[in-house]
Amino acid sequence: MRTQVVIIGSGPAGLLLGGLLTRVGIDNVILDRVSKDYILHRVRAGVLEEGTIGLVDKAGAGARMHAQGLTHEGFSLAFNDRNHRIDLHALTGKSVMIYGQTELTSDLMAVREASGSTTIYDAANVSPHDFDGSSPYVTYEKDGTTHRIDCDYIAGCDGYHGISRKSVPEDAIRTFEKVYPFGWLGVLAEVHPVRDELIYASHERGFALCSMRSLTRSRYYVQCPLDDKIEDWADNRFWDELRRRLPAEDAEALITGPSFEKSIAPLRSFVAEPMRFGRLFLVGDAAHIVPPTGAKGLNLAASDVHYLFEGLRQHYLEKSTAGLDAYSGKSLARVWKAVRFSWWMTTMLHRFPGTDAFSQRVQEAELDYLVHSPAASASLSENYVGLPY
Ligand code: RFL
Ligand code: PHB
Repeated sequence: MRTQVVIIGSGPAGLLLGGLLTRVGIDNVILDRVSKDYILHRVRAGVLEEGTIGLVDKAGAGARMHAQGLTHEGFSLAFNDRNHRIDLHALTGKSVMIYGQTELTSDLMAVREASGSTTIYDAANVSPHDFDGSSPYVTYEKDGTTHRIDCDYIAGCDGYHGISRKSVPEDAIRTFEKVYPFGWLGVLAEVHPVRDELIYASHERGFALCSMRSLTRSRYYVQCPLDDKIEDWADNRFWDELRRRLPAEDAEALITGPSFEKSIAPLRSFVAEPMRFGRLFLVGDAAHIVPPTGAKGLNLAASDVHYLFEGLRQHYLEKSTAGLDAYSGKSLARVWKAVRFSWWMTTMLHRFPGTDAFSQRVQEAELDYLVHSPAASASLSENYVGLPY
């Protein structure tokens, strides 16, 4: 088989890139090692920046997102038993949209199926080859046979654990990593969200986040030790812990119910440089990971897609390689700002085991400054709604 671009990974990055390329007539094939059903059951992100929304529209997959997504013009920072509203819209003129990654993925998959572009799920041992030369190709195994796809370019959209980054020679790549000494225990429940907007709560027992997927489905998180097991967290224990970390007015209003998804995610910051190796491009989580505190992971995957799509479009439609040559530099400049923001939000809102009294007071002063200084609130807001592409 031959195509113009092989995309490894059918997460939001791969599907969005594939959708944009298909719309302008650039032939592409997506390969994923797992099934479509498996991908659609991974519960992950929930907050979309306006830039991400624009790209989903451009890929022709925005109709349901606009009909069902919830526009949020602010969120609450809670500490010392009080809520402090950050008015994103007043401070930036922008808002964010609450729309689950699973829904977005499902919409992008539906558009792709209707377009007739090829996606191969359950592809084992996917491997990129010869991307440092002019004739790259990708091999994979399916139904006991090895297949080969020749192409012009390979987009590695295969997430943090994918094969693309691992295929790059060690001396050609530099990585930067920070692992945080806690995780997030997340729960999905079919209950009305405690507030109309998200609450990011800093509490002496640890961070908590009240998010949502719709007006009837809540997504809640509490900071937990890394070695905690899901089995340790019966629903009742989770709800009690969440209540303790919220201001009294929210704790009283919290509606609880049986959880239908519960998972613990470790928190990490990670960046690989550069993001291009000859004809292989790393995109999204394959190149960088941020802790979820700033809601940036999926949105960063989308901004990488924007830069790579523009580069490929210019190459095929305008015969210019300028966009592809600029891809790594432009993406990384935006990535590092989101890495900085996510690290800062994480550091400011979580309890670090063994922290000293001085650091604790500085954290408290920072929160107080943040909600009372319009300049500081504006800086937080412009990062939260997403820096321009
Ligand atoms: P994905 O979604 O990991 O998709 C990668 C795809 O590649 C496939 N794959 C392979 N295919 C073939 N061969 C291989 N060897 C392969 N290895 C892997 C995988 O099966 C998969 O289908 O990466 P992508 O597309 O870059 O998207 C990134 C986002 O998924 C991620 O950044 C966000 O979910 C992060 N995130 C959040 N981001 C936000 O912008 N806003 C949020 O509110 C937000 N909340 C979150 C989050 C992530 C979380 N977890 C669990 C990590 C909340 C949580 C709890
Ligand atoms: C979510 O709804 O899953 C979510 C929202 C905001 C975050 C992280 C996760 O910062």
